[in-house]
Amino acid sequence: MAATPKSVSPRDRVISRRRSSSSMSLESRITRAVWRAASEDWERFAEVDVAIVGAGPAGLTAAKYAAQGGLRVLVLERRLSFGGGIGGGGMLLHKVVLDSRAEPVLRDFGVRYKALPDLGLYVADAAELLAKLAVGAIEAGAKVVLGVTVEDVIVRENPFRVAGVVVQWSAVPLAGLHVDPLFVEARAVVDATGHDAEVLRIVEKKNPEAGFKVAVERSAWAEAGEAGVVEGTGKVVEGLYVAGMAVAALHRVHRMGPIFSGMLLSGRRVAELLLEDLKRAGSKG
Ligand code: 48H
Repeated sequence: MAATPKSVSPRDRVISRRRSSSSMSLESRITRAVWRAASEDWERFAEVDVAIVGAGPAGLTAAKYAAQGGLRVLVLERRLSFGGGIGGGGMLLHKVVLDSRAEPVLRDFGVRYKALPDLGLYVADAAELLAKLAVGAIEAGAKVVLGVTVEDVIVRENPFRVAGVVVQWSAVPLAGLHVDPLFVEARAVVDATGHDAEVLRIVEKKNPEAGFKVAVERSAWAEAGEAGVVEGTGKVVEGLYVAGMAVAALHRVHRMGPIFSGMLLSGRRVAELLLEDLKRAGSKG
C-alpha cells in the first residue's frame, strides 16, 4: 500500500522556506548578527572624542549638542534604561518641573510641556522628557550603550590629564566576579553620574595629583541649586568635565528637588565647552 503523503504544517513550511534562503539556522544567524554589529561598534568605541558617563538628563542633553556639533560621542549608562532621576518624577508622581530658561532646550528636543502661569513654572511628563532626551541624543549621532559601568579612568602624567574611561559590564560587579575591564580612550570624559559624582570621586581618590577635592552637595534650596549647577558646569582637570548633579557634589551646591532646568542647561553648557575646547584642539574626525 502506498504511503499517504504527510501533510506539512504552516509552521514547518515557514521554517523550510527560511532554511532554503540560507544554509544557516535562524539561531546561528541571530548570534552572528549581534556579534558582528556589536564588535564593529566596540572597535569604534576604543577611541572617541567624548565619553559621557550617565544617561540622565545632563548626560543625554550634553550628548545631543556635542554630537550635533560634530563630535564622536559615546554615552555609557550603568542601568538598562535611560533618564537617571527623571523617571521618578516628583516623589513618584509622573511630572517634572521646568521653567522658562529651559524652553529652548525643550523645543530642540520636541518635549511638550504645560505652562502654569500662576506658578511661573512649566510641567512635563517624566516619561516624555526621558524618552525624547534619549531620542534627541541618538538622532544627533551619539551612541548610547546601556548596562555598562565606568569603574575607573585612563590617566596620563606631566601634566596630569584624564584620557578615557575603564568600563565593565554592570552585571559583573553585581555578580561579584573578578573580571578585568576594557578601555575607551576619549579626548574628554564627562562625569554626568548625578548625586554621587562617581567619576570625580574615583579620580580624586586614586590621583591626588589631579589637585581637586569632591565634597558633598548641600541641603535643599531650589533656586540657588538650579543656578549653582549651571555655573559650576565645566572642566575639572584636563580631559575631565562635570555636568548635572555631580556639579553639586564638587562645588557644594544646594539640591533642588524635581526641577530639571538646571540639568538640561548644564548639559547644554558642557557640550558648548567641549565643542570649543576639542574643536580648537582639532577633531580626530
Ligand atoms: C555608568 C553611571 C555610573 C557609572 C552613575 O542621576 P542622574 O539623573 O544625573 P543628572 O545629573 O543628569 O540629573 C540629576 C537629577 O536626576 C536629580 O537627581 C536631581 C535634579 N535631583 C535633585 C534632588 O534634590 O534630589 O543620572 C545619572 C546616571 C544614572 O542613570 C546612573 O545610573 C548613571 O548616571 N551612572 N553610569 N557608570 N559609574 N554612575
